[in-house]
Amino acid sequence: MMARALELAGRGMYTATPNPRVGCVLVQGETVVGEGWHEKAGGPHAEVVALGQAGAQAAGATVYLNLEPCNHHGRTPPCADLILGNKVRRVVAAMLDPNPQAAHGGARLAAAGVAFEHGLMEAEARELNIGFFSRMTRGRPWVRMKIAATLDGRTALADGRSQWITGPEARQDGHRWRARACAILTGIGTVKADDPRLTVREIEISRQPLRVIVDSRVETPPNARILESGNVLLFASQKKELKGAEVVVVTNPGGKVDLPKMLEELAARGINELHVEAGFRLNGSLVREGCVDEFLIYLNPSLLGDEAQGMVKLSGMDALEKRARLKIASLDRVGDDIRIVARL
Ligand code: AOF
Ligand code: ZN
Repeated sequence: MMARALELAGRGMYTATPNPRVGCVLVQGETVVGEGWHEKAGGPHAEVVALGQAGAQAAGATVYLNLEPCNHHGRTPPCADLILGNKVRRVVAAMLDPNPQAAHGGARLAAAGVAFEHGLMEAEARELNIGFFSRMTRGRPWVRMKIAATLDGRTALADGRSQWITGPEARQDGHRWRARACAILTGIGTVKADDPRLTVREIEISRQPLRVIVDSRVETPPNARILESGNVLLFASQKKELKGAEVVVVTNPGGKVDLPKMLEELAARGINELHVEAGFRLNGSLVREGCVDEFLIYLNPSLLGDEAQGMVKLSGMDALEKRARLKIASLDRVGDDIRIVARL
């Protein structure tokens, strides 16, 4: 039943942002009497949909949920009240709600005599809402850096041109990862070299993630394609207007964009998962400043040689022990390419 709740929650993969992906299954004995999932912010919570479906059959039922029921008046009223009102007997949540404003629905239910348990499939539940969890507990998004490279780790020609290293299947897969992100980030170097749109095109979705540019001196050309569809945030270290983008100034002592501050700002704006598609320089700065959680690496079976650009510009590696160590989370073939998800 919890696996089913997680599957339902996954239907909100591309739309629930900034809210968590939540699914709910209502059961009488072995019979499912209601199911629901949360589609988008402002819409009904998963519990509301499932209880509505169950109607009178909710009385005495067990609720399976991947997130503790909310206990607050947000955009919608507290689900804990609704569960009590429907005389549900038992609630099983995969994880507690990390949102301090909405949490403690479980305790409230328990105090009112409903059996409340949590921790079932907790690891899976946390993975599904890894960005929401990160934003709530660390005040920053979960940052996933996408890199497409040759087998010898090269991502672009020496002059920065980099389009189409990997095959069409990897490109489409990359768009699926873009689509689940709340925002897609790149740097001024990539804007100048590739003029990317950074929209989701290879798959059908009902929203486009926010586009974010790190551009200290606001050098993005006014006719850059990334500006075409609006919804662009530009982080700079000096104030300057740019039509089609909101410019936010966060400056570090070196006069560059303060990257950790930028993450805080993005979290404050409800960004759970941040997808990075940038060049080796910005990639390097993000890694060096501790702003990356995960790498999504596509490797094409080809070689570009060592005059071409690498993945991540790091310096000061004068001892092997200093190398950044990762753990491989998954390894798959995508078309002719290899996809590696690895975590720092
Ligand atoms: C969801 N969907 O199915 C559940 C959530 O502003 P609101 O009223 O939509 O409340 C959002 C908060 O409610 C969210 O941050 C989370 O803590 C809690 N539970 N949220 O979006 C759901 N059950
Ligand atoms: Zn709720």
